[in-house]
Amino acid sequence: MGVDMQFPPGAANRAAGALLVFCAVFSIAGCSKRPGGEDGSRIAAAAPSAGERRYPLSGEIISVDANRKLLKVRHNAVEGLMPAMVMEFSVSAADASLARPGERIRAELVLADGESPRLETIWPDDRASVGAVEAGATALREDTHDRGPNPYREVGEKMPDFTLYDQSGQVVQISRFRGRQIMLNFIYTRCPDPNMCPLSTAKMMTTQRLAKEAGVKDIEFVSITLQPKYDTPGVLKEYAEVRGIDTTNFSFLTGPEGAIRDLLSQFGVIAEFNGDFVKHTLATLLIDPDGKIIWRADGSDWDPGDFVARMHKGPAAPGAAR
Ligand SMILES: [Cu+2]
Repeated sequence: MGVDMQFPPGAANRAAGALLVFCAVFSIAGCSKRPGGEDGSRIAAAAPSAGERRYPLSGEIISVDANRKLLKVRHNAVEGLMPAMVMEFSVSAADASLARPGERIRAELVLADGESPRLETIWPDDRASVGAVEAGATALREDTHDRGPNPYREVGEKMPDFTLYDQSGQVVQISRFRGRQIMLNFIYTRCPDPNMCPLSTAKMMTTQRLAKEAGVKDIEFVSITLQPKYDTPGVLKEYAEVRGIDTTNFSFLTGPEGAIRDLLSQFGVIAEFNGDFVKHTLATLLIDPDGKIIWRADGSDWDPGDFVARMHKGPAAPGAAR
């Protein structure tokens, strides 16, 4: 294909056809302009600096100081570093705003010389949430496996069921949106190519606005991360806030990497995970209130108005979901 990458087994998708192949070449070339840290303050800031040490940490939030962006956490022993204790940690503004006393979390403890200890990559760790998301991932794995070597779902087929976290750390089972239309794509917050994920998000926002203006009811916009390793609920929340996104019907979802990979293969998105970067194709889908995929656009050259034109409009009569 003129691109030196290997697709994960099962992801090379015959059904997506020539258009996807074209987009793959085009898009991957676009996304492979790797900044290598010299460009983009977000990326540079997020790259591990020399002398930084990272440790997995789990514990319970005791109190939250949102103004000072501090969490007091009763944490378990950190192997090779310290015993269990109550301690304060710096976190991002978004993570501080999501944190609730009594909540269990797992995170990465980051220690750097001359800095106060901070927590990054914060995930919910309460048994109910973790159990629901893991059960969803297991069911999705089985479903993907059952679909055979090519799990891709064509337009006209139902979307798969899945369970992920949204940007508030709430568990979202997508079948909860049954009866509503869904417009869905995949992005990741660190995407360095303005013509890829940043453009996709801008177009989703435009579509959201146009749909509202057109009087479209019962529409949910959903962006699933391509990079759950970094895109925690807090990171996605910040991504939405920075862009001023109206999250009343626009969710950013993340979860176990296995579930994300299964969704990528079922939705026909090719992604190669390469350190901090993901080389990927783009797909934007419209799903009807019954969960059926009714339209898809590959690549980034799609028109928000085309999607709005395909959305069901007018009042959805009770029980009239098709
Ligand atoms: Cu991207």
